[in-house]
Amino acid sequence: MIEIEKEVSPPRRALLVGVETGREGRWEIEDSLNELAQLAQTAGLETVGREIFKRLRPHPATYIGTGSAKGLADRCREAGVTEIIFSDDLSPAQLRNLEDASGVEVRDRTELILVIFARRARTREAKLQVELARLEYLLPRLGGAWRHLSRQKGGMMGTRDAGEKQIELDRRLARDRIHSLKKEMERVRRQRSAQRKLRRQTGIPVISIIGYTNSGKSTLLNALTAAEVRAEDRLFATLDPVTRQVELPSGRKVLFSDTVGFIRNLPHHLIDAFRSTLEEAAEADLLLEVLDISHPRVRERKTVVEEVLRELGADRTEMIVALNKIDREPDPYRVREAAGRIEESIPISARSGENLDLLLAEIDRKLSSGRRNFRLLIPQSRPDLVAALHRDGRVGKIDYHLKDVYLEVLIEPRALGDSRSYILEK
Ligand SMILES: Nc1nc2c(ncn2[C@@H]2O[C@H](COP(=O)(O)OP(=O)(O)OP(=O)(O)O)[C@@H](O)[C@H]2O)c(=O)[nH]1
Ligand SMILES: [Mg+2]
Repeated sequence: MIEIEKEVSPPRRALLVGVETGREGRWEIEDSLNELAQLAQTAGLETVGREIFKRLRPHPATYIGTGSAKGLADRCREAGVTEIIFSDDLSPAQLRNLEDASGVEVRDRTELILVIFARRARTREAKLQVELARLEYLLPRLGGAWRHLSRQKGGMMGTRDAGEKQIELDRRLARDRIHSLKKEMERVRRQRSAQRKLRRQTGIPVISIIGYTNSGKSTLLNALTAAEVRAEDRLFATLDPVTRQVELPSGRKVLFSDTVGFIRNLPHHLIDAFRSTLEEAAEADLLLEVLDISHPRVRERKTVVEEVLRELGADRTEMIVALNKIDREPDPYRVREAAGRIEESIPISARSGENLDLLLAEIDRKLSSGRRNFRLLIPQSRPDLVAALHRDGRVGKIDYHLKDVYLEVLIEPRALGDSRSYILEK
C-alpha cells in the first residue's frame, strides 16, 4: 500500500543540512537552518547537528556531491543520527541515493512541513487538504520501497517485473485518490464561496489576520476577542480558520478571522491544497498583517507574505500592518524605523495589549473611509432593514411617519443591501 502516514515519533535525532551556493549570504543560510530547526522541533525531532556544504550547483545524483555524501554518512554514525533533513528540496533520486549512502532516513523541508501539517490538521477539510498535498508530493516518489525489494531478491527471475507492476498499481491508486480528493475539495470550495456570499449580504466586514507563521496572529485574535485559539511557540500552530465577532470603538461590528500562517518557500503542493482556506483569507474586506518586529528578518518575511498574497490574487486588498511583539524588541529605533518605512503600520504587543486600542481605531477609520451619507425612506413593514442600517451604519436622524421611516445614515454603499431601493433622490 501507499505509505501516507509516515509519522515522526520521538525520540529521533536529526542532522540538518544546508547548501551554500554563493548566491546567498552566510546569514541567509544560517537563517534557513534556524527555521529548519524550528520546523524539526515542531515535528518532534531533536536536532543534534548542522552541516553546511558549499556547492555552486546541486549534484544531480546526491545534491551535495559524492564525497560530501560519504562525509555525511560518517557524521551520522558518530552522532547517532536517525534522520537527515535537507533545507532544500531534493529529487526522488537524490533522496534515494542519500539514504543509501548514509543508511538513515532522508527528508527534505517540504516533506517535513507536510508531516507537521498532517499532525496539526483537525477538521475534515484540513485533513483532506493535507492528504491531497502529501499524495501529490509522494506520487513522483513512489517506487523507492520497491526498488529495495527487487534488489534484495536480486537475480530472481521476474521479481523486478513484479516490483514495477506494484509501483504502477500504487501510482494508479494514488492518482485515483488525488482525483476524488480534488473533486471533494472543489465541493468545499464552492460551499465556502456560497457562505462568503451570504456573509456579504449581512454587510458585516471580514478582516483576515494573515502573516508569517509564529508572528502572533492567534495571540492577537485572542487578545481582541477573548477567543481561545491555540497560540504557541511552534510553527503552524493554526491550520483551521477561526472567525470571531468584535465590536469596534464606533460600535461597528466586524468579523476577525485567523488562519494558517505563511512561510518562506511555502511548498507548492500546500498552496494548491490549501487554496480554499487561503482564498477565504484573501477575499476579506480588509487584511491585517501581523509582523514579528523582534525577528531579525522582518523585511524578508514581509516580502514572503506579499508574494503569497500576489499568488492568491489578493495583493490589492486594503491592508493594515500590525508590528507585533514590541514588548520584546529592546531597540525603540528599530520599531520607529519599521513603522516609518511600512505604510499603514501600527506597533503593538498582542501579549501585553499595548496599542490594541490604536489598532482597532485604525481599522475603524479604514473601514469608514468608504462611507457616504444617504437619505432613505423605508416602509414600516421592513423593520429588518432599519435594524440593519443601525447595525452597519451611523444613523444621524430618524423620523417615524405613518407608513415609512425616514433616515439619514452614514454607511458604506455596499452595506446598504435591500435598502438601496429606498434611497431618496436629492
Ligand atoms: N513577547 C511576545 N510574544 C508574543 C506576542 N504575540 C505572540 N507572541 C508569542 O509568539 C508565539 C506565536 O504566537 P501565535 O499567536 O501562536 O502565532 P501565530 O501567528 O498564530 O502562529 P501559527 O498559527 O503557528 O502560524 C507564541 O509563543 C506567543 O506567545 C507579543 O506581542 N509579544
Ligand atoms: Mg496561529
